[in-house]
Order: sequence, then C-alpha cells, then structure tokens
Amino acid sequence: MNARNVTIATLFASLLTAGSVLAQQAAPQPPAEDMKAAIDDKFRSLDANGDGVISQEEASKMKGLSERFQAADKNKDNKLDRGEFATALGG
Ligand SMILES: [Ca+2]
Ligand SMILES: [Ca+2]
Repeated sequence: MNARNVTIATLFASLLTAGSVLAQQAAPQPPAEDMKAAIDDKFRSLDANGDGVISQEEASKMKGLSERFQAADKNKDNKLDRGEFATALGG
C-alpha cells in the first residue's frame, strides 16, 4: 500500500466514524414503526364497538380528538377510519 492509499483509507475511516456519530444524534426520534404501533393501539382502544372506525362519541373519549374530528374526517362520513385517525394525531 503506498502513501496515497493510506491517506484515502484514513480519510474513509474518519468519514465512517463521523457518520455513526451523526446517526446516534438522530436517534431520539422514535422509529416510524413504533409510532405506527402506538397509533394502532390507540385506535383499537378507542374503537369501543369494534367496527373499525371511530365515531364522534368514541372520539370524545380521547382528549383533544373531538376538536380535530371534522378536519380529520376527509370523506365526511362522520367517522374516522385508521388513516383519518392517524392524520388527526399528526402521524
Ligand atoms: Ca367504532
Ligand atoms: Ca371518515
């Protein structure tokens, strides 16, 4: 290995180290899968009658959801499906 290759190898190693430090700093955000699972859990716990949608009455059980219900109900059927519910939670 000549001097130039050693320099490149050293530079590359330091880049890898810098990259892993950046990855660690980005870690505090919960992984998307955890967020999705949390929304699923909340959706199931709110869906008292198990019909797969959140009615206005069911939405009233969760603090702050009633206020966002109309905006989140994109298809205006007065129910929140799983996707609309995720939108209401900002997820
Ligand atoms: Ca329901
Ligand atoms: Ca709807």
